[in-house]
Amino acid sequence: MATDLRLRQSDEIQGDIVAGFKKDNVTLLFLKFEDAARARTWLRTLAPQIATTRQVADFNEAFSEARRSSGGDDPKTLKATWLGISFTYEGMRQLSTTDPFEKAPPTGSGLEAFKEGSAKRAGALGDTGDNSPENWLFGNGRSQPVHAVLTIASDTEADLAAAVTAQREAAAESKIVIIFQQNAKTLLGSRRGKEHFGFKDGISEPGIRFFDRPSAARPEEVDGHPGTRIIPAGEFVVGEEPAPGSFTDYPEWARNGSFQVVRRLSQDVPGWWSQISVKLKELKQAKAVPDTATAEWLAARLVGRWRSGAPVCKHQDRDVPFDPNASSDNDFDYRDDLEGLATPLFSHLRKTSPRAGLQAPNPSRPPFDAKELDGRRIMRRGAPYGHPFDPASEGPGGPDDPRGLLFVCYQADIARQFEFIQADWIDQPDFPPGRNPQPGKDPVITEADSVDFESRGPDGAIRHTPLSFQQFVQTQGSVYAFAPSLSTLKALAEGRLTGQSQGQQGGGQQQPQPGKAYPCDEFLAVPDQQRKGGQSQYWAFHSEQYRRISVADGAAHTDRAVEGDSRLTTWTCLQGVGRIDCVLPMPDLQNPGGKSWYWVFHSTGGRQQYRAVSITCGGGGYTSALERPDRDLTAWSSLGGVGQVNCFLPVPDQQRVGGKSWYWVFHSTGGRQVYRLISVADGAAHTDALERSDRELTQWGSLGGIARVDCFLAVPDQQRVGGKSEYWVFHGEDYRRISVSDGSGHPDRQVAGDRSCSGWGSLL
Ligand code: N7H
Repeated sequence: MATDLRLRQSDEIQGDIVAGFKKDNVTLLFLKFEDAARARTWLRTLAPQIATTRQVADFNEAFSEARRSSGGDDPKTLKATWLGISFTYEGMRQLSTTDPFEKAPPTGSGLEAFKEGSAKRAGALGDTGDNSPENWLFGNGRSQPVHAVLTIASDTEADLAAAVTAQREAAAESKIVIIFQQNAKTLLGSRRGKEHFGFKDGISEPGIRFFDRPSAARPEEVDGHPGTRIIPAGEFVVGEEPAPGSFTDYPEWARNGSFQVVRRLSQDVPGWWSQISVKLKELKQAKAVPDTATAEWLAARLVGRWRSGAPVCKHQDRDVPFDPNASSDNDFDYRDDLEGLATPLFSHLRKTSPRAGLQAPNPSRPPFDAKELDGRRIMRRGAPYGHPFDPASEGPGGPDDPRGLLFVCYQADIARQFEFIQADWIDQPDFPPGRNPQPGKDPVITEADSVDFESRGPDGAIRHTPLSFQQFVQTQGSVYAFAPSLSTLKALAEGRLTGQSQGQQGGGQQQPQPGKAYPCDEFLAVPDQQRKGGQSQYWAFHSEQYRRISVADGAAHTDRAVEGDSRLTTWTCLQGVGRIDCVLPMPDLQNPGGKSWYWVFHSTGGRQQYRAVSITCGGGGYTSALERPDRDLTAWSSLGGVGQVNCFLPVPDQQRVGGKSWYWVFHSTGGRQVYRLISVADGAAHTDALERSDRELTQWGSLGGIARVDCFLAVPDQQRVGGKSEYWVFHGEDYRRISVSDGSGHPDRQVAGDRSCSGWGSLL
């Protein structure tokens, strides 16, 4: 059965949430709006630059592929700079000029946490004393409120620096104050992928349903990552299906967005390691550890993994060399170690994600299933900041040089996810519950004054050695924000929380209707229903469904739905297709004897392929057939290097001229959309050729501000009229109208600017 990976193609969900920017160089700008109207203007320009899940997922896939084929080296030519944006409650209120909550959010909910903000919640989260908001560098909610957090992430330092300068300038022009800039950077050399204490980080991330490919052998886990459970997408993306028991009563503006927690957590590296040596001595004196135990041995037990990332539960005596070609080991669940003798119950790993190692209240019952904790997972996207510790340095790298973790995580519910992990697990000595003595708090990141170190004595009985740990991680700033969908971003830029402004007109010039438009992946002209009685019919494909619509000739181009939604699989020729990317009619095989042929491009299973199909008209109905099964894009010599074809636009005056038809091919490769020119010859072989290589979308004046075209629909009665052809260009939830002239250069221009697709009554 084909796997539905539809979230990979989302142009609504921001790119860092489920796909992950995964860049070595990151800057967060904490912004304050001085003038809300100008901030909205700034947001209008920023919105098309925000990276979407589709762009980031495509890039990450191309990057991994290139790395695999080069034997593990990072490809130097594939690079990108991504932007992400999130807003605090106050930031959303300023932009939308209204309270984002019509009524007070439910007590105890994540929405309430978002509204109150980090500083108000400090007491419950251990942000007291040195960690308290009055010492924070940002987010303390007093003189300098944070309204937005702009994430800029890049493969190279130079690209990041250029992007940060550009964003700082754009902010300044709109009277937006940068109240704090936080840089973060992957550590280099042998420290790559590690945080400052020296441990590999970012290994145990949850898999996401409809985004990560499930393993054939263990369908609840991610393919190629044994032990990585696939979690319902609604735990990270509002509006997707959540885990049982999770909160679901979100306002409409939150759909396809995610709540973000950003924390600057400083780390005193020499302090933490010298404490480990002291504690090791205490344990040796108490004969609670083997004589051979080292500081590395004890530190690994506090974390739950060795420096390399190797889990202590599998490698109890020593670290194992890191194999760069193997995916890091996440295939364990503590079910065989309920007592915590191998991986201590207080270890950071078990405190933050107990997996299946939680004993049920009645010990005769089996332990909790890991699935029951799906609603407590977070998507971590942090990175280290500051230079790595170098005992020989008095400057950068020295003990007083600031360093730590820029902790960032995404979730649907800040209260049930981040706050619960921090307050009810990390900071709770009685977690895992019901133990005597209690396991104690997390000694890696908190002050843990009563940790119970368990060991087996010579008689085989469990011995308990109490240990106390000082805190060497300090909260220096914290913000709760919301990373909206691309539609909500556009609405905020217009001073609204959702929906469309009044007075817009659709393809058929009719009044907008309430409801959400049906964003189209592709339109396919119904072969025998073109300009018949002044009407043209189209199949409009969206996700796993399609419907039939008609568009009338004439200035109004009135549109209406002819038939409601059906599933793609009702077409014989589309069996196994999860979603159609685009369809190219075979130029010389349109309607001979009532049969028309097409190439159908689809990305079912994450990789784009194409198949040949036919549609035969007769008896008032249509019969489809699969003419040739799926093949890889590599069979097209004109599509070399293309990751995914998004749409074709036939060059209007170059169809079947001298036995050849020409097309502009819009494709996303390396995370952004570009276009090239190809030709396809008539004849059985349909020989194709690359006529001109890739160019940037900016070459099309009529497509200004569009990051990605989803599909084109030729305006039926405006084809080659007076030497011009008109098209509706669908992109995200909007569409515009453009014209392309015949002749050399094919000059293009915008006929009508962006309008919401909800103006198309037939697509509602
Ligand atoms: Fe943690 N560290 O160096 O010890 N973390 N963490 N974390 N953390 C993890 O398995 C660290 C912090 C989680 O699913 C690893 O990916 C440091 C906070 C979760 O098995 C290491 C700081 C919170 C996991 C660290 C810090 C979490 C996790 C192992 C602060 C949440 C996955 C790498 C300076 C409130 C657990 C890995 C699982 C793993 C470290 C903070 C949560 C090495 C230094 C504040 C959920």
